Amino acid sequence: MATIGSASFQDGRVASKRLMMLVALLLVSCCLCYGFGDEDNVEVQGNSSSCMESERRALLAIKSDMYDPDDWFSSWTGKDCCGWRGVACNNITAHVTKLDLRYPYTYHQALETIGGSKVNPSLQELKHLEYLDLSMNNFSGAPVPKMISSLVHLEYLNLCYAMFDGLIPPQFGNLSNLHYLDLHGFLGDLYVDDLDWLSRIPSLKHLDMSLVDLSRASNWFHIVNSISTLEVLHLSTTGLPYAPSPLPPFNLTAIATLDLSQNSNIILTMLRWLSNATSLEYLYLSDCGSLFMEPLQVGLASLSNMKELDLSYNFLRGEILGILSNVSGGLKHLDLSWNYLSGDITQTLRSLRHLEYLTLLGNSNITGHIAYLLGNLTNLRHLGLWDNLISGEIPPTVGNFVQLEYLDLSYNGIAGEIPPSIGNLTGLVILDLSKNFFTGQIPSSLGHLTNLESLDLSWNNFVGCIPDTFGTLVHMTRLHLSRNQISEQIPESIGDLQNLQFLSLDNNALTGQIPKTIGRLHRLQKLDVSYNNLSGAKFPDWIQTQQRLQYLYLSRVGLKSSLPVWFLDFSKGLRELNLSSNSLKGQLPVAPQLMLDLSNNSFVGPIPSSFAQATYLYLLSLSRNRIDGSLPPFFCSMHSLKVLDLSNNHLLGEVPNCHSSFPTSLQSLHLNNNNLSGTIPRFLKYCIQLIILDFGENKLFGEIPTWIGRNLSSLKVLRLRSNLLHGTIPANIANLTFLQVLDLSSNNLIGSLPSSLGNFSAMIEKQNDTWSVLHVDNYYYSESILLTTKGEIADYTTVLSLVTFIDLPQHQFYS
Ligand SMILES: *[C@@H]1O[C@H](CO)[C@@H](O)[C@H](O)[C@H]1NC(C)=O
Ligand SMILES: *[C@@H]1O[C@H](CO)[C@@H](O)[C@H](O)[C@H]1NC(C)=O
Ligand SMILES: *[C@@H]1O[C@H](CO)[C@@H](O)[C@H](O)[C@H]1NC(C)=O
Ligand SMILES: *[C@@H]1O[C@H](CO)[C@@H](O)[C@H](O)[C@H]1NC(C)=O
Ligand SMILES: *[C@@H]1O[C@H](CO)[C@@H](O)[C@H](O)[C@H]1NC(C)=O
Ligand SMILES: *[C@@H]1O[C@H](CO)[C@@H](O)[C@H](O)[C@H]1NC(C)=O
Ligand SMILES: *[C@@H]1O[C@H](CO)[C@@H](O)[C@H](O)[C@H]1NC(C)=O
Ligand SMILES: *[C@@H]1O[C@H](CO)[C@@H](O)[C@H](O)[C@H]1NC(C)=O
Ligand SMILES: *[C@@H]1O[C@H](CO)[C@@H](O)[C@H](O)[C@H]1NC(C)=O
Ligand SMILES: *[C@@H]1O[C@H](CO)[C@@H](O)[C@H](O)[C@H]1NC(C)=O
Ligand SMILES: *[C@@H]1O[C@H](CO)[C@@H](O)[C@H](O)[C@H]1NC(C)=O
Ligand SMILES: CC(=O)N[C@H]1CO[C@H](CO)[C@@H](O)[C@@H]1O
Repeated sequence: MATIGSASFQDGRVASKRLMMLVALLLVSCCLCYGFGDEDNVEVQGNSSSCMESERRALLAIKSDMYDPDDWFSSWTGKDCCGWRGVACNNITAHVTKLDLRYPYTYHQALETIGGSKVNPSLQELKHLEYLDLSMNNFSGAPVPKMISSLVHLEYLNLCYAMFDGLIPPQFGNLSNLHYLDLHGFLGDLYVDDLDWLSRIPSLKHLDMSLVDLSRASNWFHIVNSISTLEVLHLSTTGLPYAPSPLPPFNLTAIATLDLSQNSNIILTMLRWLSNATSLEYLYLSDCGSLFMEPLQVGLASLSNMKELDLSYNFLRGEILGILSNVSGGLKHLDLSWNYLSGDITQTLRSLRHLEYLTLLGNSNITGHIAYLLGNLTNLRHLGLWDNLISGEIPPTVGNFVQLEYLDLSYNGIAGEIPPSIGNLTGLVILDLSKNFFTGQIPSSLGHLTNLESLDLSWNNFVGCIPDTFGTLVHMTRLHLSRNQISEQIPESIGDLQNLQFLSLDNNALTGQIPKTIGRLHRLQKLDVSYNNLSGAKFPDWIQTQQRLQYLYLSRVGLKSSLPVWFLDFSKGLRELNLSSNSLKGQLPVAPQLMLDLSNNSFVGPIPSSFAQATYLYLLSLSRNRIDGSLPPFFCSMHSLKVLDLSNNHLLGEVPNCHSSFPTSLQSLHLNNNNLSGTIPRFLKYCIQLIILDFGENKLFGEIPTWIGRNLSSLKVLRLRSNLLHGTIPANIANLTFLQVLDLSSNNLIGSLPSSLGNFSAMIEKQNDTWSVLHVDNYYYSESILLTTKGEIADYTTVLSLVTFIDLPQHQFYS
């Protein structure tokens, strides 16, 4: 017998936190291309009608090869090409000096496809160009045009994310007037053979070659160091080769921004070398392999102008004080996430009074008292402390942190009530206080946070009701209040959260009916109100208007009806469906795509043949219903199935003997308490991931096959009790070294259990019900194996130890 615990997205969230960080990284690099070539920056010299005809024709030819779905080139008509959008001319010579063709990309479009463009050869006729921006276009992997190197007056050249491919032409060294060069790659298909050509550009101030493969540029360090005019240098994700010591004397006296993120050859000497970069304000060394504390401390201590520091995703070990007490007091932005730092931050943080952005996510061992560490850091806009050991209570003075937009204190040890003054933080967009020890009521002042998009208070000890004021949070997309002791009715005003996509209220003490107003939430993708004290005799009608619903969890909400006809079809579009522990009657619905739990209801009839289409199902539980008929053969082809629970039904006949196709992902198989006959099916010997195999209380006959002991080496639970099995117990059962529950009693077996299995009978007397939790994808699936021994030890039953936790690898996550 198995019951499914309510879905929880705990581990999914760990993963999605990582994902968020990656997206953030992407954004940072995208933003570098922003701001240049915005419409505001284009000097349109509308009055001069002195555009040269030859250049006008060249421009029209260039335009003809550009992808332009939104008609950005609509102003490119008439004689006066100097007035065209993105074009500027010299006001004396009338030559075109500026061409800004940056694709008007916004962040949200960044994941969309952009049609292909080409660089028209007429570009080289614009010989007087000083400014050329082709960034963000899709040049579909064409080679970087060599002819650009003939535009020797260029001071500004931007090819960021332009999707060129191949070698960056060394002829670019001819562009000796360049101040600004952005060659930021797209998917890492750009490369150089060396960087010698760069040394012919003596006054370069801004260089971005992120995502360009520089692994062949063995002298990169010497070249870059020789360009002493450099102010901004981005070389993230470039496979920089190791720079052998001794390094040349530090020469980048003007450097303000240095980004070497995602390069694993940042060596100790280079950190020491960096300590002479006293003008440095922005330093990004995220994901650089192994950085070491001591050289880093020395380096940081001399960088007294530092404003932003990113050391995330390294393997930094040691006291966080080593960093905090050595960084510049003027620091505004600090990211130390995903390291192994430890220690108390209460005191040191307070001296970093200018901090606006602080994130220490996922270090696990950083301690501190939330009330004191906040101290005077009232400039904070972004505070991320997820997964550490922060304790204490949030002080009422939190209301002074009015700049906060992002506050994540989840997975810490913070207790006490949320002060009502939190309602002062009207700039908050994300508030995550989940997995702490908060108590008391959810303050109704949260309803003032009208910019809130995500609120997570799950896994705490909140009591009282869901404030009616939540209805004002119209920008909210995620609301998670799971696993508290929240009571009373779900307020009708929840239907006003028109942007809501994820709503989890499960595992609380909510009463009454699920409000119909949820039917107004047309963007809803996930709804979980399981495990409350809700009542609702009829299956809610309004679900049929939820076109985007993917995850529906209505376990134990008091449904007594049959499933309506429309739902039988609707369920097909869902990814996961849990209607367990209700009193639902009638025919089974169509299986959703990934997960179906209808256990503990009153469904009748055979398993419908339509289930054959659900080839991606990873979890199917129909236990404790009145399902009859035989186990259909299509289950042999369910290659994703990890958990199959059909226990406590009226299934008949033999288990199909699969021949060429086996459900090899199976980890948990419960077919106990049916009327199954035949022998133990042979194909199970290919299901070598099985952890739980329960055939108890059936009419299986034949002998216990020896392949169980030989092949099913992961088994923790083997229950064959109350069947018609005969013969001797195979000695190699003792080879199942993970076995914790073995029950072969009430059969016609002879012999005894191998003595090497041990006999921990005392445990059975203390606790007759063992349980475990399988974590399948995002789902917590509680297994419970009933041991019906009631204190007296039946023959052939042995509980080696209590099964407590089985962790399965997860394959996908949603949040
Ligand atoms: C355009 O030029 C005319 C005269 O040549 C002048 O009066 C007018 O102010 C100019 N307009 C702009 C926008 O510069
Ligand atoms: C020409 O442009 C330059 C800068 O772009 C400006 O300083 C100058 O005043 C302009 N000259 C005329 C005659 O408009
Ligand atoms: C770029 O354009 C090509 C067609 O030329 C297309 O196949 C490709 O998907 C586009 N790439 C992106 C990222 O939009
Ligand atoms: C550009 O550079 C190449 C060598 O990289 C050189 O041979 C060529 O003469 C240069 N062209 C001009 C116009 O300077
Ligand atoms: C330092 O920069 C100057 C130019 O400012 C350059 O002449 C010199 O060669 C550079 N030194 C090194 C060691 O690269
Ligand atoms: C850093 O500067 C100091 C003094 O200004 C000098 O002695 C030292 O050699 C420099 N180190 C490097 C690596 O340039
Ligand atoms: C946290 O500290 C404990 C005890 O000092 C240690 O066992 C554990 O490995 C640390 N965890 C991390 C992630 O550093
Ligand atoms: C906050 O700043 C004030 C004045 O600058 C100071 O007196 C007080 O001690 C500071 N409080 C904390 C907690 O650092
Ligand atoms: C709310 O913020 C204001 C400053 O904007 C502050 O003066 C006030 O004390 C804060 N109220 C609370 C309750 O924290
Ligand atoms: C399994 O058990 C048998 C007898 O108990 C033993 O001979 C055999 O070596 C064991 N095999 C493995 C792989 O442990
Ligand atoms: C063991 O069984 C008895 C009687 O069936 C029941 O009262 C008791 O709660 C059970 N103990 C556990 C730990 O489940
Ligand atoms: C190089 C340097 O200044 N290191 C200092 C870093 O901070 C610690 C205190 O935590 C000092 O002891 C070090 O001298």
